[in-house]
Amino acid sequence: MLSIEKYQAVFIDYLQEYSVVKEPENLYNPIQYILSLGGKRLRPVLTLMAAEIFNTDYKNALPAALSIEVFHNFSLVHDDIMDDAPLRRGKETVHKKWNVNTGILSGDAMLIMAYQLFENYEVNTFQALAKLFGKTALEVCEGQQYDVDFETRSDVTIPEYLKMIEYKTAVLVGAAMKMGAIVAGVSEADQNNIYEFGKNLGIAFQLQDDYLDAFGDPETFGKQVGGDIIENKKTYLYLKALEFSNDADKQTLEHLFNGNTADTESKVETAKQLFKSSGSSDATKEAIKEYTAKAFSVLEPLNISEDKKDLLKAFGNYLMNRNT
Ligand code: GRG
Repeated sequence: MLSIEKYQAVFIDYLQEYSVVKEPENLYNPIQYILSLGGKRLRPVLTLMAAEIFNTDYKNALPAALSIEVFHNFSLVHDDIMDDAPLRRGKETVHKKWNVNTGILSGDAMLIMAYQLFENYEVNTFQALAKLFGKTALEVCEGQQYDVDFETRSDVTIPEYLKMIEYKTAVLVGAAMKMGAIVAGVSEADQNNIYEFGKNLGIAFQLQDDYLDAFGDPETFGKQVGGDIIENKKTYLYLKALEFSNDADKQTLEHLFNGNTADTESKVETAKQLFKSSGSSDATKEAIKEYTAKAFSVLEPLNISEDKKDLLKAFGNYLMNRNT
């Protein structure tokens, strides 16, 4: 088994071979730009790791890993348009560097390219990958719509929020792992266990993303810190703060997340203070640990060696302690 860094390096080499420098330039240059901006490459690493864990050469899983990364990057391009986000991975977003229409079309092309990558597999594997991909992509869409709907709702519950992040983020992490298992040709039970591992890790990962959005270091986070607060996103931090606050603080929070103030700096500061003083930031950290532990418990019935389980756990711990 390789280390996480080795899988990342092998994946980046493969990505570089997959050249998207073609004409028309205004379609393909933005794709090349977003794919080469970096990022943690965690989803493709998980695909490669899953293949190896199930005793298949990880190289067989490279096209599936790339498909997942291209899809992920497509969703970032469209998400940044929807949020009108200025920064992604510390650099200009595609629609700011080019324009919104370019972001839409280049994103659409990436979704198609993600499907095309399955053509590298024989018919049964192709079918299984395409089936999982279609289901997952639709769920990501549903998660995104819930997220949008929640911005204008004031009665979002924590179970609703958890379902939204499961769809928007976690199912893709689960699918990344299941694709590795599909390429390895293992039983459906093993495929489903590794999917559940990835899904729970994905929920922990999104909660950590929410936490970093408010409390991350602007130098390392790569996105606008406080972006979720500015956009009135009812994240776990916000919902837990409402649950734990007295009436006065609850009112302040609800008022803060209901409108569009011009003074975003003080909005972000007040919200962060209330997240801390209410105990919600600690509760979020606790929930991140709980979902990571839940992911680890899914590994128990898996018929793989302890050192392989340890590598997967090391990956979970790395995600939990990340600052980017
Ligand atoms: C599926 C047709 C179709 C549409 C997509 C736009 C959209 C609908 C969904 C948005 C999904 C989205 C962007 C979820 C956020 C997931 C997330 C936590 C992104 C950050 O991932 P990292 O930290 O990013 O892995 P890096 O930069 O490391 O790759």
